[in-house]
Amino acid sequence: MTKLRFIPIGILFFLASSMLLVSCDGDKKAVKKNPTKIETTGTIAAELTAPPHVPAPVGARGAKNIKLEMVIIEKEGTMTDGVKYVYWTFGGSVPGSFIRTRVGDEVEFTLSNHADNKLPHNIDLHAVTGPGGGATSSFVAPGYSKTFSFKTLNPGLYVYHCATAPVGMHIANGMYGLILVEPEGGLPKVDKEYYIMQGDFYTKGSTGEPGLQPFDMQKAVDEDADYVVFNGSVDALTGDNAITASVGETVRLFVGNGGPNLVSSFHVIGEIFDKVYIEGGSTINEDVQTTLIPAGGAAIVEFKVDVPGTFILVDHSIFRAFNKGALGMLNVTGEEYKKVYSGVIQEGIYHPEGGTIQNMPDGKAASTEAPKAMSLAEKMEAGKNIYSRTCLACHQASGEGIANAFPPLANSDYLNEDVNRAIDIVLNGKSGEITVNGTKYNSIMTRQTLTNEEVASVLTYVYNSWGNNKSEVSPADVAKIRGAVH
Ligand code: HEC
Ligand SMILES: [Cu+2]
Repeated sequence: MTKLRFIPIGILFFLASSMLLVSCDGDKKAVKKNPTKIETTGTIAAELTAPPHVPAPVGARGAKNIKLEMVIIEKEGTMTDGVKYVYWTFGGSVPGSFIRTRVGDEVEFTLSNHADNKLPHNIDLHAVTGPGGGATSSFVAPGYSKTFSFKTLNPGLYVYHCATAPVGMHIANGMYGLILVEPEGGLPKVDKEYYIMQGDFYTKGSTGEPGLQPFDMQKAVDEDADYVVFNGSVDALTGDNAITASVGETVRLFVGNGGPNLVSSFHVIGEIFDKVYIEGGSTINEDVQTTLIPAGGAAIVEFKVDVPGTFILVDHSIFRAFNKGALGMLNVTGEEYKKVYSGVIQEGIYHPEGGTIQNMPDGKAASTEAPKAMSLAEKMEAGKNIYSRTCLACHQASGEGIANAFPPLANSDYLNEDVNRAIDIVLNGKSGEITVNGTKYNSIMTRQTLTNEEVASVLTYVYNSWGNNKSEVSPADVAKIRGAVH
């Protein structure tokens, strides 16, 4: 290489520009090995895992056909002590099931929307080359499945997410996960691998306010998060849920950020990342303290644990860590290594402060048992909650609807004309052409799985809001329609 010094500048320039030419006409992928040309042999079922676990490494296996089945499940979960939230999940967890592939795999993806769900969903995988990353082929109503297929072309760690309107709301409710595409031959071997994904959440009540908290659209638009967490809840990676390793082991974290809004300054207190696959791609940075993970992006970080102790994973936008939940723990056990670290190990320095996080006695007034007559005010309150959880996604916060897609419930002549018909629509869904306030809609509303009390409350709320005719609906009215032959 020292010879290079004696080559005249002009020739160097010539060499450099001809190299440029070469790399411009043949693109980078073509020079490597055109991934679209990688042949697959044999078919396997995809192994899917819930966080913080990941499927087995691909190792040296060749490209294969992979059958992948994922079920979307809407379910109530715990955000933090005493605070419940209705999560929308890919595979039953937030983040969704981890998908592990290698370059050249051909994935046949079946996305099912559980019959008990209330909303249609789809999936956009950032690892997919094609319209909407699969979203245009996977839009699926409750009770149905859709199958589409793709070939993985670029190695890396990619986010997937739901892309059904209102997109921000579907992501905010937990509809994201990671898909890893390993390079030919697999990633280098490590001792421990874990799956961590950050997300921000927006609740009607403020941080820590107990009870079942509905999603708050306005706070989401304002990017005013009540919770910023790893793996879907405040305690998903602390205490007994901490991830673990032994002294001397190498740890690889697959870290994603679902957003919907906030960028993560991912940091492990007391560790230095030996390697960071920047943005989950192929460029490796070394000796990094904090790595930036964009919303809708990811990074792979690796480090060797040299000393025992509890290492704290944080978003170094530090109020999020100590006040909104973005805090996890890695427990490392083993022999002390005094040369690397010694000192009094003080317990309890780094814990969530949780100033506003309160405990709540377990007596959440379950609305489904022992139905008692509710006053108008009680129905309005309950109805408002149900509306935010169940109807708002389509009919919008003030019942204004969305042009060409979801009819308005505000000032709706169609609604006000016939209470029984409205009950029937909520119970059984609605399709075919209807005219609301002079505008035609021809779409599908899926049936809503609600109790008689819930239907009565939500419709009473709708009828007594936004200029409607103030009808009051009772559970008995709903029972009558539910019992009617269809
Ligand atoms: C997945 C989106 C979606 C959800 C969730 C949804 N709706 Fe609908 N709704 C629609 C669509 C689409 C139509 C129009 C159907 C058609 O074109 O036949 C509709 C029509 C209606 C209508 C009749 C038209 C009108 O504007 O008056 C009423 C009443 C109604 N919905 C009430 C509700 C209530 C109450 C909830 C919550 C319990 C709800 N909907 C949840 C999509 C939805
Ligand atoms: Cu969705």
